[in-house]
Amino acid sequence: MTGFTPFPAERAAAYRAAGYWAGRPLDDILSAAAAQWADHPAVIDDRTSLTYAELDRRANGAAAGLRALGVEEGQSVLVQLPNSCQFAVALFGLLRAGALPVMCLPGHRDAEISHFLEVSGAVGIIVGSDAGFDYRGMAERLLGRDNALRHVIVDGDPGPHTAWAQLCQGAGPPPQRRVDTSDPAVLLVSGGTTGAPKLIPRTHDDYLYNAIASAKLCGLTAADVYFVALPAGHNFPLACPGLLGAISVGATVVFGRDPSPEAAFAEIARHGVTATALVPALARLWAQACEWEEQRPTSLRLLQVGGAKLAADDARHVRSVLTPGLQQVFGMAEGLLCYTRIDDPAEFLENTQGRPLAEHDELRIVDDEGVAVSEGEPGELLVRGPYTINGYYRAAAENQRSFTPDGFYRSGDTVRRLAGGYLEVTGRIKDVILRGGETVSALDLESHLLTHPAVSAAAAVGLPDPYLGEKICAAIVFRGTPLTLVELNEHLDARGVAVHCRPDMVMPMPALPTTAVGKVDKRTILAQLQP
Ligand code: OOB
Repeated sequence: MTGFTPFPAERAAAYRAAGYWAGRPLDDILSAAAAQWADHPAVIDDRTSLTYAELDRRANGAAAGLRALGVEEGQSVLVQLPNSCQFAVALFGLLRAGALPVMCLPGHRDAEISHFLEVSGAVGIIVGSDAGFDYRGMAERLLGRDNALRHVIVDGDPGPHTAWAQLCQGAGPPPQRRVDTSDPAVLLVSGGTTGAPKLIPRTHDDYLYNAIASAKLCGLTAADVYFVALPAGHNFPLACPGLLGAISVGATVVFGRDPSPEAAFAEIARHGVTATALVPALARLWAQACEWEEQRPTSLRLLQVGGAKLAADDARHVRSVLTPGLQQVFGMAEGLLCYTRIDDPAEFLENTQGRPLAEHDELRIVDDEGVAVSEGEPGELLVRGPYTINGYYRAAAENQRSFTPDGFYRSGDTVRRLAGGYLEVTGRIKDVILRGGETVSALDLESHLLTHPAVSAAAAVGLPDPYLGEKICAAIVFRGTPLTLVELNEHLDARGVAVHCRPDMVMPMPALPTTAVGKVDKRTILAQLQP
């Protein structure tokens, strides 16, 4: 497959021998679950509920329908569906048709989607309908442009295009296909907040391991009810353990359309949800909402938080008001997953971002010159292992930059290794402010700002300055009346924050802009500050 960097033969053989790779196609997760838990509810949304047998049958119908439409084995198809049962049907249907699903998020717009079409060469796009945005209209704009897009498939009013419901009427056994499990099963999109998102090829072998091992680590069983709060196409709710991990153990997956505490708490109570995954901003909001929402999520036993750094104070608050079963997750669509373990002491649950999932995850922490730092010092995290990619899809130039010659992925994250192999994320290499010759970690400053009770959310960015090179701007969402710069800096002073690390200006904002999965989007903040 051109543009795909496979695992080198020697490491692949080692992962197979060590039992990481099962040599099974990814959709076997569903076939096996349907055989074992046929009548157990598999997926639920606000309109539908499907048992495992029904989901399995619908996926076969969708696969047959996709083939009948003309989607061939090996061709890519973009999936941009809201959190719904149809998301699961589409994913498994595409896998069974032998097509390569590209997991877009509902927040992606023309710029990202046209880029994904161009790089993947996708022949189709499956979109939903939503009161808030015209997905079909966007797909129509992209038809006939410089890409291979031919099929617009709509779950909702199809207009002149293909109706998803109709396409799913396909009957009979799943189409014939040849699966090499060391080939990509899905293309994820990178969560980077710099540059155009990249496509991340995850193989059947590595992604199946990712989901199954994560489910095992989290102790998921058929008795669990997993709530998809984040956009389902993101790696975290998709496979860490997420939808795929839940299906692998016969659990029930509830798709949430709205992650606000009000809506989510009601869904959690209605379905007896036991596990979910959130980004820190949402976890913070859910914890705060316990003060005013009558219905608390009392059935939750596992609350995973990741995607950005969870402040220690927030971790404590989450554990005391939402569930003691907080799990910090430091993950990336490129592969590596670090988890705190369920029975870790509070100190680890609150202050670290976990340790790697697999024994064969190889981590290096290095300085600017690529030399290993001393134990406990911060440095850039490089990683390779049984479920970390060896290259982005069709991105030769980017791959030169992002991978070392011996196959380590340069994560761009800075971390410190603590006792027991646990990691503390200390920032991003590029997320620093270069102020008057000093390097200021934005993450570090933000964590200090967040300790002020009047600060609800904070993002530190560097603005060009003729004297300092860059000056520090703190974009802050305040609870109530905004603080002045002097008041904020008194607080930082009391905490012992160095003078050169304190903001030069404060910018109150009603809300911080976020990426498609809900992380703070600093590019947009900078654009707003420098129109
Ligand atoms: C997850 O995946 P992506 O691909 O959207 O973003 C990965 C990046 C990491 O390189 C890191 O910069 C940041 O997001 N990140 C964290 C973090 N978890 C992710 N930074 C600090 N603390 C954490 N706990 O975001 C993702 C994928 C799978 C599971 C969880 C998150």
